[in-house]
Amino acid sequence: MDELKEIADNLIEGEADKVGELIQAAIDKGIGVEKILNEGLIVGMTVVGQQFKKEEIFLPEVLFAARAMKAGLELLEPLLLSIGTASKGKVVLGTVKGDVHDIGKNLVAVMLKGAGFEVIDIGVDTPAERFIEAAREQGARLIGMSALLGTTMQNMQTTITALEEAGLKGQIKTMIGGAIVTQSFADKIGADGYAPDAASAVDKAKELLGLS
Ligand code: B1M
Repeated sequence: MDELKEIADNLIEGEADKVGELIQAAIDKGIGVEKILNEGLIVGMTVVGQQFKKEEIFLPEVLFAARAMKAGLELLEPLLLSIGTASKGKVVLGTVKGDVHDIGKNLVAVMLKGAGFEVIDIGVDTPAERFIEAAREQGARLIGMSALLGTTMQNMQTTITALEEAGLKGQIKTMIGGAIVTQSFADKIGADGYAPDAASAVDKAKELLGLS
């Protein structure tokens, strides 16, 4: 359908206003909300993720596309919730205690939402207990933690230890990322998964939740 391709193309170009207009027109025309999400927004965001991974586009383009995705999702979210679209699962996402960097975390949130996950974003400077409390309250099976500082990455370990102490390690999986984080650090602290970028975070979340 041309309308859906146009939505995807405009998302790739980061045209937030145009994406909003096109989505409203598609809704008014009676095109199914899941079709708009899957064949418009998600197709577009998948292309953006692939281009970013291959370094064909860079952060500014991703941020514009992310803004367009956000504009589109805001229009679709109430309709999706009202028809009870099956979610891929809930992910609690935050930046660890002592750390206020959130640009990367927000990108990860948009990519996860775009791929059909329900994201509970608990913000920045988040203590271990808050991650666990939110996952328990929401029934989330995955906690995602972001850190950018050498002084705060250790707080990822604190959350994993607290999860272990609560008897929830394994039931609730952990995924970590952020410029300073590496796979070997993830292995060292017992995180279930590590992703180097937002597109890989989607693949890793699917893998950890047995959806890939
Ligand atoms: Co800060 N900062 N900063 N900073 N800052 C860095 C991280 C730093 C490397 C700059 C430098 O010195 N070269 C340095 C850290 C050094 C270190 O510890 N190794 C640093 C420092 C020192 C500081 C302060 C201490 C400075 C000071 O006050 N003296 C201070 C700390 C504040 C605090 O947190 N307590 C500070 C403050 C800030 C600002 C507030 C000014 C601002 C943050 C604004 C914001 O986020 N709202 C800021 C910024 C912007 C940066 C740089 C320039 C850019 C970070 C960024 O947004 N990158 C950064 C230098 C750099 O990294 N080049 C720097 C883009 C973003 C998309 O990448 O977050 O890595 P990133 O996310 C990627 C992946 O890592 C991955 O996906 C994303 C998309 O691909 N990813 C995940 C991220 N989270 C993930 C989670 C996942 C999976 C993947 O699973 C859950």
